[in-house]
Amino acid sequence: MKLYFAAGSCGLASQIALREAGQDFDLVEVDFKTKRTVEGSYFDVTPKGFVPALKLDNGEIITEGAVILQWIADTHSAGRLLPAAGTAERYRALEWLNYVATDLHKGMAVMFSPFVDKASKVDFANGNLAERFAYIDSHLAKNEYLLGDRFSVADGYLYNVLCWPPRVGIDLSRYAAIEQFMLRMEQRPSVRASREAEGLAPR
Ligand SMILES: N[C@@H](CCC(=O)N[C@@H](CS)C(=O)NCC(=O)O)C(=O)O
Repeated sequence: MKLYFAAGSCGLASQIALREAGQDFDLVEVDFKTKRTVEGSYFDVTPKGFVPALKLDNGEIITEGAVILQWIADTHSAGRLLPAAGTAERYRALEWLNYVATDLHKGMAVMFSPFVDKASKVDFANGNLAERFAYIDSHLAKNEYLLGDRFSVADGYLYNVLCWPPRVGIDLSRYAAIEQFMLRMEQRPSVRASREAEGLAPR
């Protein structure tokens, strides 16, 4: 199995999930500028050109981070990394995965966009993202993890995306529960090993 990634981007969550599941995998780095890997053109892996992508041993390729996370949890964790399909808890988990993927991940993507000017980014961060951080912070003030007291792949995704705000000048230190969550996540061997494998400096 191969995970295609680019250091510091949204493939970290997939890597955390693979490690939590105890699944062996190889990492293949994608150069965003050239869209190439050591294997050749990344567009041959996925025409979308986005990371993450997971290549299974049978050659099948899965894209879309939130979908990769569900595949890993469903095929490799026996209900440990996501609640069982069909249960009410599963839909809670899917709500979070979708929220992180859409409102948070793609919200944060605005802050990295070369097509948005600096003043608009500041307005967007204050007028839009701040509300999302506050919502997550209020939830984490009452819950150790997104699903309460149990870790799930959604936490790895949340951790992944919440590593980005300081890179674009957003200070999260006023969100005490988010800070605690980030520190808690960084106690997990899966998170430490994934950061190390991507060559990420301490946050
Ligand atoms: N819909 C995709 C989006 C993934 C995505 O936004 N990936 C970014 C990195 S976080 C990317 O590959 N960007 C390529 C580029 O900027 O050239 C998913 O949820 O997995």
